[in-house]
Amino acid sequence: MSLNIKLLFPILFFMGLLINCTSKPENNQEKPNIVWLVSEDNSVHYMDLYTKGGAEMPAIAELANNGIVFDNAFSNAPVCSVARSTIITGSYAPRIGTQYHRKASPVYLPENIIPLPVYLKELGYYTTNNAKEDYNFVKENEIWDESSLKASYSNRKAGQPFFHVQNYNTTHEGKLHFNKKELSSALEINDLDSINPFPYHPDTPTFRYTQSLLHTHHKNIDTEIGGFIENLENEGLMKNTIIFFYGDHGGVLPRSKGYLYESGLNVPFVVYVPEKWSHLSPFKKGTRTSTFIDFVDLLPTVLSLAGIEIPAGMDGTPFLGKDLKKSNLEKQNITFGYADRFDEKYDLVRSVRKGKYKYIRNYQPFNVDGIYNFYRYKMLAYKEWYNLFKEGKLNKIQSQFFLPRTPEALYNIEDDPYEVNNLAKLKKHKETLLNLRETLNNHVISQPDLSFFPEPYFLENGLENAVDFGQKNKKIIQNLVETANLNLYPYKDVSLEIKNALENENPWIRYWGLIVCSSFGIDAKEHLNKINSIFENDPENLVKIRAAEYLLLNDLKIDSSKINSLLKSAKSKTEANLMLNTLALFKTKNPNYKLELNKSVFPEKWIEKENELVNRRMNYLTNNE
Ligand SMILES: [Ca+2]
Repeated sequence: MSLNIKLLFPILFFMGLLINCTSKPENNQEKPNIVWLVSEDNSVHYMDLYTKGGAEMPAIAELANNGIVFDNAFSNAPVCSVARSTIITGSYAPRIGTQYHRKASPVYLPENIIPLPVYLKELGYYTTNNAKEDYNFVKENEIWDESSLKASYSNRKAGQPFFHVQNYNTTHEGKLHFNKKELSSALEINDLDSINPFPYHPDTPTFRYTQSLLHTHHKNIDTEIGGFIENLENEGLMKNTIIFFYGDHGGVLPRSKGYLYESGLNVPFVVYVPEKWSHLSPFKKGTRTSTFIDFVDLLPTVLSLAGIEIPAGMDGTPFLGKDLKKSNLEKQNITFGYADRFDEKYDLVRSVRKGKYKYIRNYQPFNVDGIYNFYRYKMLAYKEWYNLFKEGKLNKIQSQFFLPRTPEALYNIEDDPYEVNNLAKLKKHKETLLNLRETLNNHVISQPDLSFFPEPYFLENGLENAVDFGQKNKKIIQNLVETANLNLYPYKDVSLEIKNALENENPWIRYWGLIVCSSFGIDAKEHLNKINSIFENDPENLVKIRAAEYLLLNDLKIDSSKINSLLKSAKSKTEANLMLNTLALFKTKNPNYKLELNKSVFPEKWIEKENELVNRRMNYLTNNE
């Protein structure tokens, strides 16, 4: 892709837009300033604005009194880089190749996907970001006027409107990484009786203290945000500035960040619109709304506030701006979610929430949510939860995090806000289930969702233009999705299709055929000869490892030296990491089993740095951490 065309396109595009705009008298008016106050890793479950017993946050409460509270605001992804890539491009990440946290290599955006600040700069805004970006795509030139810990709207020209993002990391997951000694001292001085543990967590002092500490972090963030707003007031900017407060995705006790439960996706979201710009808000000051909004909507919403027409082909729609009707917006009741790789931990989960029902599709249901992951397990609560599971000290709801999932889950969020009562197998919910299955399936196919190819294949073939790659491979992706969907039916109804998939000439159909076999477990043993032969002879490493996965998960015979040779043949770090995920899953499920793996099968440069994902996985697999 030529750099010049990439640079030129937005300019031409905007010349067109601006000419268009100047022909409309209302666009000659002054534009509102827009500020986003973004708290890290923050679901609605820890704030009293949303949840009884949550942290009191007076500055946010004040903003809410003078603004609008969105009860159903969702990140589309439960983790930073994917959520932030979604926000700034206004695009579903699995469609544009930004769905892996964190990028192994950044993708190139096609010409018609333009980051939000680029639009705003062209409209005359001064654009500043303080400071986290974490985008999974190539920035072909600076997209912000300033983006750093020093970035401030104060450097704008006289009279220039500004768009400023202020990120707050006080609530970030990393701030809950304390050690046992710190925990003991904290337990001596903290009263934890007022904490309401979530039903899926073990009720232990560790969990209670972690939750209480997170409440403290929320209160601290509120003070920081209050200070920022006070500055705006002192500078006389409140009357001309629209302020958003929101969480960058959910979190951040275990089973939130990284997962498609509401705790990973349902974020606090408050918007303050000053009197002068109140015609841009279909919602009255001081009210709450039930309309569903999600992160793909943020870009079109800001464009709408800035007074320009929304370009065609956007994934989201505006929820603020003139000519929008509250009654229409409140009919919006749908949001899609996606979870893929998180550091070294692989999964493929998609979700749709429609009204009170939430449908989660686990394409690889044999994965357990609690599979070991270096960064996540730095939190004592994670370690303790896993240990209690191994010791058999958890009830059914608390154990689910470490057990295989069903291919589909269905929750009634109104009755079951913590998603612990899976309705997917109940006859009386069959119609709802089938309806949501179809909605999600159509969405995944229409994207098309690039995650049905394994990440290393995508990196090799799709990076230059992921959207174009998706369009060219739409039919193949549909075939992959249909193969993956075989695990939704009774085994006997699909055994012949599974056989055909295992014999297919396309390696990724065989790959998904094996994943489907692993979903059925020992019921699929009639294919054992074929699976063994794939493990021995398939030309694709990633297909071989899925065969090994079936053998391992079903306690069938497998030779450790053959696994070592397979690892040794890994063509890239990403391929090695994806293969190692199968082994990490097996070890998480069977902590005492010795796999006899050897780190030295990998090139030195994949394992020499402590934080390399392959190194992290191998440390775990060889009991070095
Ligand atoms: Ca975050």
